[in-house]
Amino acid sequence: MAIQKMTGRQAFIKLLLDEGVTHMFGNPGTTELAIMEAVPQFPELTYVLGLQESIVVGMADGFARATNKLVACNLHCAPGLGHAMGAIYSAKFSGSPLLITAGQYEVGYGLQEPLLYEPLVPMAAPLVKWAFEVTRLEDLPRIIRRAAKIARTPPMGPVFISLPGSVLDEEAEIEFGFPTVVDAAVRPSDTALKQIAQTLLAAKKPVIVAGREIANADMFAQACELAELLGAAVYQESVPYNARYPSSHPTCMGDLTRNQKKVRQTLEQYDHLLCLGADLLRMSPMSTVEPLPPELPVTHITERDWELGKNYSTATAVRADVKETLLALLPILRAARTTEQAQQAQARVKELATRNWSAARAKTRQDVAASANAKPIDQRYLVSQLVDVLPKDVIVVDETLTAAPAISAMLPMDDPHAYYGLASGGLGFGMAGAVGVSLAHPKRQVVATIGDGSAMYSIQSLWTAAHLKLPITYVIINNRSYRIIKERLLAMRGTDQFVAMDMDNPAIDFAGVAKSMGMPSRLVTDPSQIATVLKEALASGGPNLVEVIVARGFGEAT
Ligand SMILES: Cc1ncc(C[n+]2csc(CCOP(=O)(O)OP(=O)(O)O)c2C)c(N)n1
Ligand SMILES: [Mg+2]
Repeated sequence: MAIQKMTGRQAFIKLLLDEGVTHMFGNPGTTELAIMEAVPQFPELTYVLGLQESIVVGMADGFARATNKLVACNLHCAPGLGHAMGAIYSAKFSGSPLLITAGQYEVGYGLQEPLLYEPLVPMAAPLVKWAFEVTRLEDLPRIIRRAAKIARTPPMGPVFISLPGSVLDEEAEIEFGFPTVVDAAVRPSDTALKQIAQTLLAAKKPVIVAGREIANADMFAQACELAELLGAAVYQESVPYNARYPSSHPTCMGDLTRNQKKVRQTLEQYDHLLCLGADLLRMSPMSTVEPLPPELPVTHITERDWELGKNYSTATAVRADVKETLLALLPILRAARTTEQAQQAQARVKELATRNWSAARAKTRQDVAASANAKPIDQRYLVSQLVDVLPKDVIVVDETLTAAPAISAMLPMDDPHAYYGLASGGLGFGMAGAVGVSLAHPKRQVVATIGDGSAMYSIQSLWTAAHLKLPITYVIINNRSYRIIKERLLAMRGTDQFVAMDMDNPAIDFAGVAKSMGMPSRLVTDPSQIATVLKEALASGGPNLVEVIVARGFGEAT
């Protein structure tokens, strides 16, 4: 694109398209009218309406997490950006390349403090990689190009641009330029690779913490080969960003968890930790126990240099691309491994078979079968029934709290897109994220498992899923409470005086809420109906919701 005469609003969309954006998630208001005037002139751009700004960003985040591609979202000015902050926090946490914009009043008019005015850049700045307001049309290409480059250069993350109406309505000769794509696919130096290979091969009991970067780089097969070559046990990193490592592989030991004591006990069994494309032991509530055993040496390889040596002294800290590292490291390991090392590695892998994820899963399933007839339904039994009826290619988006351990124990996550979880801890991603994930993978069915409490943070997402007729089955795991908060009150404060943790007076009729937004729904209270209803829901191939009433714990069975 050379120099062209154009309005700011047209140039804005043209630049997005030129940067590879295919979808704009948005919620329009008066300050976005200029953009909404231009949208119909660009049918190549799919505009997806979200009914509140946190849903807009949540959908965009889901799309970005499922594609690793730049995606646009356009919010309403200050109050809209305010609504979206929790979702932007989640997108920052997930490293999602979102180009977030919001309409702003005409340059200068804000001085008069009209309704809806507030400077936007200082609001967005703490949660994004870069925030800027356009004040001259001729700067627009430079700003959009820079924003796009920053968002998609690893470590990726959201950026924010404030778009004043006067800039969008101006017309000028615009020099468009072209996208800059930074090649960040760097591999460690030859010296570093040699040293890493020697260190790893010298370990007698190596352990790998496998992270999201492995899934993002589509490197499951290579990561499995690495684990086999080393005879290493592999744990999925403590934050459920995505699938991280194929659960059914014999070396997969499942989730590391965020329980400091448990993590430490787990890691104490090993003599070298390779943290690959992962956060080094990101935890949640505070504990006096350090999760990393003090004597355990660490090799950490990640594209996110901020994470290196952040909390723990790290013997070998390498900022590199996981894909390039694996592709360079594997041949070195193959060549350098002695026959004795190969035999020992093989023996270690064999030994894992009795206690790996697959073995633990078989045992969990046996235990859970005992509660097949429990009423109210045991949520672990619901999960076991659900995993049995899931189609092979399904993508699960999960935002359950107390049911999440059952999901990670029983749901095989064998391809890099099999699963997206609650990454930041901020509720509200799941309902909206499922829409974005579905748009990113239109040929795959999406099942969104969501707690009743979590569902209410972004319930409006149902409307967009229904409107777009997306093949999403929402499974609302309804215990009519914030069960996790109760469990924590009891465990951490020693009291069961539960205030403001129940949603039973009145109870929320999720099946009814879905119907009110045009989405077919079913309510399940009987365990014997679960499989049939879920099968029918999935067979419909369209948007639908299954509400399952499950036990609340605390006297009402598990
Ligand atoms: C945005 C946001 N608000 C509040 C919380 C605090 N919080 C964490 S879990 C939870 C309850 C979740 O309830 P539900 O989804 O029903 O799952 P359950 O605990 O019942 O399994 C709450 C309120 C949070 N993490 N994020
Ligand atoms: Mg609940």
